[in-house]
Amino acid sequence: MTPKIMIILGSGSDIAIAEKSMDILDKLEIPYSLKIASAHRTPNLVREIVKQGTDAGIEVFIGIAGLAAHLPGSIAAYTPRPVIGVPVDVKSAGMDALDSIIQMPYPSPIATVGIDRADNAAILAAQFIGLHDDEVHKKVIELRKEYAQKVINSNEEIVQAIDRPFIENDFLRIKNLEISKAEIDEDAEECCKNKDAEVAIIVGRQTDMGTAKKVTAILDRLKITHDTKVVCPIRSNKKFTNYVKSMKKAKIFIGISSNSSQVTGGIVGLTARPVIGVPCTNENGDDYRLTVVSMPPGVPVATVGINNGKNAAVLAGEILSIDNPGFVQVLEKLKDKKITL
Ligand code: AIR
Repeated sequence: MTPKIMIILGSGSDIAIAEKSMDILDKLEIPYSLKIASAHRTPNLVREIVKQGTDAGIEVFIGIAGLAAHLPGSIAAYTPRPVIGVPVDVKSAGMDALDSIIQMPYPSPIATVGIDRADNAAILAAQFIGLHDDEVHKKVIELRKEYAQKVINSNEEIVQAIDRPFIENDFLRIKNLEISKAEIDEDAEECCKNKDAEVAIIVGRQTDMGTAKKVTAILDRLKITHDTKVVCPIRSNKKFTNYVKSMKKAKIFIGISSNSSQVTGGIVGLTARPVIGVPCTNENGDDYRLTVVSMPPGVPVATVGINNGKNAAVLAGEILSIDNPGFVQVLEKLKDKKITL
C-alpha cells in the first residue's frame, strides 16, 4: 500500500517521540513511512527521500527533530505538500527546536505542533487527509470522542474516588453525559457573510485585523474563498460558537489572536477540521506563540510564526492542494517569488 504520510526523524535518538505519531496512525489505520535523515548531517538524503516520497504520492510530511531543528524547513524546500513540524526537547526544554521550526519565513510555513507532541502531528496529518477522504475524517471524529470520553470518565475514576468529608460527589449529574457528533455539528443561526467559503478566519479582536488582511491577500492570490469574523470566544461566546458551527462548508479554520489563545483553542474544541493558528504580538510586544502551539494531546493547532498571516494562507493552500493540483503551480510561483506582493 502506498503510504500517505512520511515521518522523518532528524536522528535515531528521536524515535521515542516518533512512537507517539505511529501509535495514532496505527489506530487510525493510515499507512505511513518512517525515515531518518538529518538536515545538517545528511542534507542530500533529506532532499532525495522528500522528492521521491512526493513523487510516490506522499500527501503530508511530518518532520521530528531537536536542537537547531531545521529538518521540517528543509523538507518544505523539496515538496509542495504540507509539512508538520514536531520540536523535540533535547536541550533548552525544546524551545530551541520550537523556534527553529515555527519561525519560518514566507512563503514556507511549517504547521508546528507542541514540543514532543508527535501524537498531535499525526492527528493533524489525518485531519488534512480527512478533507478529501471521508473514511479518515470519520476516524478522526471517533478519535476525538475517545479523548473527550477520557475526560468524562476521569470524573468517575478520579473525583468519585476522593474520600474527603466536605466533598459533594453527587452534586451534578455528568456521569452518563454523551459525547455525540451532534455536539460538534449542531445547527446554528447564520452569522457570516459567505457561508460557502473554503476558509473561515476568526480574529480575536479588531487590533489583529492587520494580520488577517495578510491572510486574505494571499488567499485571494490563490483564489481560495474566505470569510472573516472578528469575535472573541470569552466576551461573546454564543456568537463565536454560532459562527464556527454555521461555517459548515469551511475546510480549514484560521484563528488569529494576541493576548490569548482562546480563539484557536475555542475553534479546535468545536470542529474536527484542521485549525491553523497565527499568534500575534500585542501592544506591549508580547507574543502568545506558546499558548497557541502547546495544545494538549487530541486537539492540535497548526501554528505558524508570530504575526505571519501570509504563511497561514500558504499553509491553507498547501493543505487544499493535496486534492487540487491546480494550486501547486500558483504556490510554486509564490515560492519562486515570481508574484510580487
Ligand atoms: N538534529 C540532527 N541533525 C540536525 C539536528 N538538529 C537533531 C536530532 C536530535 C538531536 O539533533 O533530531 O533531536 C540530537 O541528535 P543525536 O543524533 O546527536 O542524538
